[in-house]
Amino acid sequence: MKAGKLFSMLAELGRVSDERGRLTRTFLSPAMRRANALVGGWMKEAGLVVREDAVGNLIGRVEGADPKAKTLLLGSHLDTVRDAGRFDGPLGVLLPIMALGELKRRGIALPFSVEVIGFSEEEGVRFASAYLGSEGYTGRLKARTLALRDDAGVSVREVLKKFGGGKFSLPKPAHRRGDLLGYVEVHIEQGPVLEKAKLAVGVVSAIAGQSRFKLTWTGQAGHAGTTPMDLRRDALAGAAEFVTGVEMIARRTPGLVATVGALTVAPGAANVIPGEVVHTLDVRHARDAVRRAALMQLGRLATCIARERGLRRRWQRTQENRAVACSPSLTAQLARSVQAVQGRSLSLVSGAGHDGVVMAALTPVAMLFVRCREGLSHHPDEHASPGDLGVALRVMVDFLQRMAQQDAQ
Ligand code: HGY
Ligand code: MN
Ligand code: MN
Repeated sequence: MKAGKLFSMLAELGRVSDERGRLTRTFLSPAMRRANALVGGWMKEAGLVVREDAVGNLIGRVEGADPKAKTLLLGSHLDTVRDAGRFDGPLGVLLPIMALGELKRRGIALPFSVEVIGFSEEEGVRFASAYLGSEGYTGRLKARTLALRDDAGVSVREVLKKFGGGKFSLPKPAHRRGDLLGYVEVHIEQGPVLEKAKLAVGVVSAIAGQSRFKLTWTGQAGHAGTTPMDLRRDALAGAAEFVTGVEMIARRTPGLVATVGALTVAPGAANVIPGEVVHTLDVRHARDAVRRAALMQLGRLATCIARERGLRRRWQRTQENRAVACSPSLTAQLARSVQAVQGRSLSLVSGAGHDGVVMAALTPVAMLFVRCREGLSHHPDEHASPGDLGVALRVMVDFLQRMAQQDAQ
C-alpha cells in the first residue's frame, strides 16, 4: 500500500512553515492557512467533502452508505512546535486520508460516516494554552482562553475574529455524543518503548495528565558593576535556583516529568542585574494524585526562594488536563487489527498529551502509536520509517473494514 506516497506527503507538508530553514507552524498562522489548503486538496482527492470550522480546524467528511449511520472521527493536529519534526500531528491526519482513499480505490463504501480532522492547534506554542482546536470542535473552548495573548500581544479572540471575517462566538460541539462511534488518533510514539520492543505499532492505554504554568519572578534591576552581591534581588538567580529545584523534584519522583522550556530575562543586558524573569513550567504524570503532590512541593519551593531572595513571584496556570484512560472496547478493536497485521499488539501509556485528552469528553477514544527513531520528537530529526508507516496504514484499513463488518451485524 502507498506508504511511500504517505512518506513524501509528510515531507511536502513538513516544508510548509512560518520560519525559513526550520518547521514551525502555529495557530492560524500564514503557514497554517497554506497547510489547510494543501491537506484539504488531498482530502478532496480521497473523496472527502472539506470545510474549516470557526477555530480553523480542517474537516474532511465522507457520508456512510447508511444515512442513519453514526460518524467515526479520525485525526490529529496540523500545528507544530518550534523547529519541529514533520510527523508529530500530520501523520494522524494524512494516514486516515490515505486509508479512506485506499478503500475508495477498492470500491469499498463504509456503512458509517467518517470525519478526518486536522486540528488547528494542539501544541500550545502561540498562546501557551494547548488544545484550542479540539476544544473548539468539542464546544469546550472557554471565554477565559480567548483573553490569552501571544508574544505580540494579540489575543485569541482577536485572532479568531479576524479568521472569521470580523465575528466570533464560542462554538458549540460539532456532534452530539450519541451521533459518534468514537475518535481514533494515529500518532508517533515520541518515546522509546516500541523501538525497544522491536514493534512498528502499539495501542495506547492512557494519556498522562499535565499542568502548564507561566511563572514571573520580579526582583530589582540595577548596575552589574556597582551593586554589591548582598544588596541584590536578582530575578534570574532566583528563577535559576527554582529551575534546578524542578529537576531535582522530578528526578526523585518516579514517573514524573517536569520541564522549563521557555524563559525570558528583562531588561536583558550584560551589565544589568535581571529585574524580571518569565518562564514556562510543564509537569506531567500518569497518575493525577502524584502530579498534584509534586505541584504542591514546587509551590512551596517557589515561596521559599522568593522569601529568601526578596523576590515577588506570580504563577499563572495556562493549562490543566487530567490523565485520560482510552476506551477499553475501542482500543480492543484497534488491537485486533494490530494483531492481525503485526502478529502481536502492545499497550503503552502516553507521556505526551494528545487531542484525545479533549475528545474523550465527547466520545470514546483510542490511539495507535507508530515507532519513531530513538523516541526522538519535537526535533527536526524526528523520523518514522516508510515500512512502519505501511504497517500503520494496513492497521487503519483493517480497522475500518472490521468496524464496517461489525456495523453490518
Ligand atoms: O506536549 C505534548 O505532550 C504534545 O506534543 N502536545
Ligand atoms: Mn507535540
Ligand atoms: Mn502531537
